[in-house]
Amino acid sequence: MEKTWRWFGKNDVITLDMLRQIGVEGIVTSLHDIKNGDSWSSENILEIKNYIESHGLRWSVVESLPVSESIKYGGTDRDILIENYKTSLENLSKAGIKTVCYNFMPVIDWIRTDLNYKLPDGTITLFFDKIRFAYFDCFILKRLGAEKDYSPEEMQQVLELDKTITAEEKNELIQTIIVKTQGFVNENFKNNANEPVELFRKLLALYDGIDKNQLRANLKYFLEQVIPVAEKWGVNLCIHPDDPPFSVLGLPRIVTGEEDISWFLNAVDSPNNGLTFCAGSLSAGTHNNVTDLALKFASRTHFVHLRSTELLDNGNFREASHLSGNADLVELVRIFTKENQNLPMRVDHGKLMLDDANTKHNPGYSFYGRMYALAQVSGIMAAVNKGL
Ligand code: DNO
Repeated sequence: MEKTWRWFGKNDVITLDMLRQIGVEGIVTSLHDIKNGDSWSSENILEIKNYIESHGLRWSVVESLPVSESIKYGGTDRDILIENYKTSLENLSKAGIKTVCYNFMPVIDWIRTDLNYKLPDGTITLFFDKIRFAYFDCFILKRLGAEKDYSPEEMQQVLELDKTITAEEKNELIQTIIVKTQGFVNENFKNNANEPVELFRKLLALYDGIDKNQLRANLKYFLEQVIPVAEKWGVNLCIHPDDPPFSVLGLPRIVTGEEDISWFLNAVDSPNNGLTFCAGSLSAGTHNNVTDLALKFASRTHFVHLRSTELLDNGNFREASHLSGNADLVELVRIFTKENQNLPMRVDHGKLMLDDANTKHNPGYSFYGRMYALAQVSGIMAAVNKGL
């Protein structure tokens, strides 16, 4: 597998020179300054590509070429936005960049309730607490009918939490769910939305009446138009699974496990319509056996995110070490290496450790934590390659 690393562009404090020192071969990045929905020009693509190459690395994967909200809910301007998407694919291919990751999650890209969960050894990891999330849904967002999505026992705990939660904690929950986790990957919440809860409500309203079937129909509509272009230009599109892989906030989610993945692969049955195998996202679903999924979908996987989660009681989960948890990364590396020696993979969501707390980074994208994970995964790769 090709060792890649998610780099956030020229302003990233983790520089390309640093990455060369730790064995990174390929870069995963996006044109972070282009407005969502606009097409990517050859000029803008080449500027970043040449910059990466001048540091002795290659631009292996685009993560993400974002799919505008309007394409997801089926707005009136979706055809224009899809045309722009096609132009970006063509221009990326002409520049030699052939793997493009995207997601089809409505409104919110990925969800955690705590970015600073302390482990006994002093390192810090990301955490999803179902009761805190339900609190956000029912008491902060005040979504109509939200209580119906939680069991009476869970609602009881939410009510208990309401008695003790401080204003500061509430604000931190809002910042974490809406601003900190989204700001760097999700155009909806870029530039630290001023009134995040109001904005969130408006975005949710766009999906009124859109159920799983309708969202699937909208994905199919998108794929039917972009996959022929991807085929023509030799680009592999790879959808990212929903994180976490279940419905939230009354929104449908359509890339959660085996049935969903089979569905979208068959919806437009082309090798260019593929999957980003995010072991971390998939492993957060109790319904998923991650190794089985890898065996089943390896041939349509174009990009791999290696991380694992630990499922706790009551629907909570936290990011595990890259050598433990619900995703067996040793097996995954074995399966994907057999399938394709050059498949790009990146380690995902490192812990905060050592000097990480003192440097600026996006949540989940620390330097030492990810470097440590990359060292672990590099060891796995070496052992697997020797054994094959
Ligand atoms: C979070 C990431 C996601 C992912 C996008 C892909 O850390 O895994 O933001 O990059 O969903 O489109």
